[in-house]
Amino acid sequence: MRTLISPSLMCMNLMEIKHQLSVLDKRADFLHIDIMDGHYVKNITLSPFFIEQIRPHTQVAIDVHLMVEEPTDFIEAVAKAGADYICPHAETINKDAFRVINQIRSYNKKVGIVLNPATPVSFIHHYIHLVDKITVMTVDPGYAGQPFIPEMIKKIEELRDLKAANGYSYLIEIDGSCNQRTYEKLLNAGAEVLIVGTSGLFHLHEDLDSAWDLMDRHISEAKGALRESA
Ligand code: S6P
Ligand code: MG
Repeated sequence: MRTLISPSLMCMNLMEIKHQLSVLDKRADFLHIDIMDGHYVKNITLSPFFIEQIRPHTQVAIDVHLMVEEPTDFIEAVAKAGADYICPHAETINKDAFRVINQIRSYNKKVGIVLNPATPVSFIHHYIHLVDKITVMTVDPGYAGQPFIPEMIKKIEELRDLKAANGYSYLIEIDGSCNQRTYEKLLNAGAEVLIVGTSGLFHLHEDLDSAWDLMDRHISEAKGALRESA
């Protein structure tokens, strides 16, 4: 399967938003939008209002990562703003996981689930077959520019093996420090969607098209190295 790319919009240059969105609209597979409430994580970034503003200007699927204590307070707002995937943290929906999944589906949206680095795959065992995408956080959530947590490679492999063994259809997505230093091990472990932020895309070059070309090259090199070692 082709590696899918999901730029994290909290890392874009907001002074250049119109131009940057037009570049991403031609090249990205998803637009990753981080929504934080200042409590679940001690930061605040994008919002349902931001989704509503960009929705008319892009055809790309909008993927919303909810880093909030109460996802049910945000699902209707992000669904109506134009999200395509709505992705709460597994840790925040344990008390009502099936209700939350049904709430997201009631708006005809895809369901994603996000796992913090310390959360095992077994935590979502009873509803893993119901979800469209699983995101492995490879940094603790809340901030861009953090170091990669190498222990997460085994978790990605576990999700890949479970998917193959059971015929599940979820996409395996990675969030946090996806870049030239980590692509090879991520792809080797079974990563299918890479969320690229500061280190993988936006800080590579001030011109976003050139940054994207560089990122493409880094990913192709990682795939080449994997083929050689196979
Ligand atoms: C972090 C957030 C992520 C970041 C992205 C940053 O809480 O969920 O989506 O925006 O991981 O990428 P990088 O390359 O700066 O780690
Ligand atoms: Mg995110």
